[in-house]
Amino acid sequence: MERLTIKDIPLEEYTITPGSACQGCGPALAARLVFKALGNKVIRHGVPSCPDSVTRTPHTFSVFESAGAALTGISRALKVLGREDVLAVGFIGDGGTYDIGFQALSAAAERNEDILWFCKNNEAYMNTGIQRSSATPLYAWTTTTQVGPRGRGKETPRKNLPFIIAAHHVPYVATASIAFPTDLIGKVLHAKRLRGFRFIDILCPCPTGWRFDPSRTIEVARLAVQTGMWALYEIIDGREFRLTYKPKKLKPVEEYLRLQGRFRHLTDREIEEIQRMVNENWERLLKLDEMGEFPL
Ligand SMILES: Cc1ncc(C[n+]2csc(CCOP(=O)(O)OP(=O)(O)O)c2C)c(N)n1
Ligand code: SF4
Repeated sequence: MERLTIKDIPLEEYTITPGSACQGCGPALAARLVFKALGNKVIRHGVPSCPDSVTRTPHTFSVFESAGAALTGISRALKVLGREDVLAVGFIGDGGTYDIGFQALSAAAERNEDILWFCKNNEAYMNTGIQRSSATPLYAWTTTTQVGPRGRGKETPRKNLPFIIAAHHVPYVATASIAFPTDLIGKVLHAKRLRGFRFIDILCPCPTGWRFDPSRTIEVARLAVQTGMWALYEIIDGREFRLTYKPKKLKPVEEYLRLQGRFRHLTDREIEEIQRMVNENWERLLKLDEMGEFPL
């Protein structure tokens, strides 16, 4: 990735946040940052999701299942037309990436199509009323992972999709956060210059679905990274691994969890269980970073 300072962030704006976005919407900010970095030579592909942020560049749309195929068609048509200066870009939610669009996404990655795929990951299906996705974390409340006599929220941890995509041996996979804009834009600029399949998974807090005050979006996003609930890293060619944010000590996960209504029901024992999982995962990531290798 490119190392940037705040002064390097491009000033041009390529998105208009629509009136349909809630206050403090994380995905709307992700769109703003990503398309600033990509510039205007972009065809952006979307599927149903929220908010439907508007981009000042051509925009195509398909059903969830065919986004990987549609982006393949766009990218190959650009090649035939001799317009390889224009990028085929997917900007798609976690429902459309981790779940409903996964088959065509995996197929496009395995063929190493010339595509840049961004997952604007708000960890649930927000557009249709906060249903769980396979990106939803353990014990989070959603409208389909209820809390009550029969449930404690989501029963399983989230799918490790960045590692799964890296196992397709693609040129670039990274995670990012809207609270770390220079890290995010550095990764987008790096990915923009490569060829082949590139995937960036951006954690985007959603005040409506995660149940926190809209003024705290950046604080929540920052704590996700500072507690290790969402680590920032990149995987190059399915072989090299690098953490791009490595604090000396992680903050306790409780600081992140307690800010959000979706975790309000958690007992001390459940918080300890999440802390243990995060510690184990962090140790594993530190080892990979030390070796500089992705173990495939
Ligand atoms: C095949 C199919 N299944 C379900 C739907 C209904 N649907 C529309 S938007 C949506 C949620 C999308 O969630 P996500 O991709 O995470 O985006 P978000 O709304 O969270 O931004 C669903 C399930 C659909 N349009 N097509
Ligand atoms: S529900 Fe969440 S993702 Fe959708 S517009 Fe509101 S804040 Fe953004």
